[in-house]
Amino acid sequence: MYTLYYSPGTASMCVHQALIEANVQYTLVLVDLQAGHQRDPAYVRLNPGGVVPTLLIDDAPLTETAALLMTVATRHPQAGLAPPEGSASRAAWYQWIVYLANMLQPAFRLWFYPADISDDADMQAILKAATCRKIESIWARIDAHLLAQGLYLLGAEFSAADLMLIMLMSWSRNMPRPATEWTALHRYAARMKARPSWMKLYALEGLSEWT
Ligand SMILES: N[C@@H](CCC(=O)N[C@@H](CS)C(=O)NCC(=O)O)C(=O)O
Repeated sequence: MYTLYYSPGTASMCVHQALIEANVQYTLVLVDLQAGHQRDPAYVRLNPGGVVPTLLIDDAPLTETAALLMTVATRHPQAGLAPPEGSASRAAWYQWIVYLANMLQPAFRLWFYPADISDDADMQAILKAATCRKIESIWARIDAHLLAQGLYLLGAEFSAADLMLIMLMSWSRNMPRPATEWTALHRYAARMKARPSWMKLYALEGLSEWT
């Protein structure tokens, strides 16, 4: 039913983990980003942006990480990745996923791909410094939220929003101040990494653990 075009440790991670959490059958297709396979014409026909992830659902291609995450969560309610439609938690769930997708993921795109904006090395350095400050301010906001609200983004309730947050946190591991340097985020990372789906994801994608 599902085919996920992925690259280890990238934006496809949270969609992959959602498929594992949902305990559904899927096929993985590796897109070698180093070799530039995301720009192959056959792949660009599936994903016009030339990025991962792409998810085929019954052969129909869909793109955009947050949309794929919400789609998988909604299609498999038994997995407990999305609060009930119409509930206050569901509204908060949309809020957090859209916040992560609108505010944090694009900042990481600038951090990792400053050449998207400029080829000038000095400009890239300024851009990266500003992006780093932006990302750190987001960690501070989420850390304060977790300190006030509890275990997960929705409070006591785990959801797909957490799969997106832990993925984004993992991307900060080589930054000057990784997300895990904030107290609540540090405890949160330990909690999320203890999930069997995280361990399975890491084994399947051949990733090594970060601290
Ligand atoms: N808005 C897209 C962004 C995806 C994205 O930037 N993916 C990166 C990996 S994390 C990628 O494919 N990079 C390869 C490239 O840009 O050439 C989404 O959320 O799916």
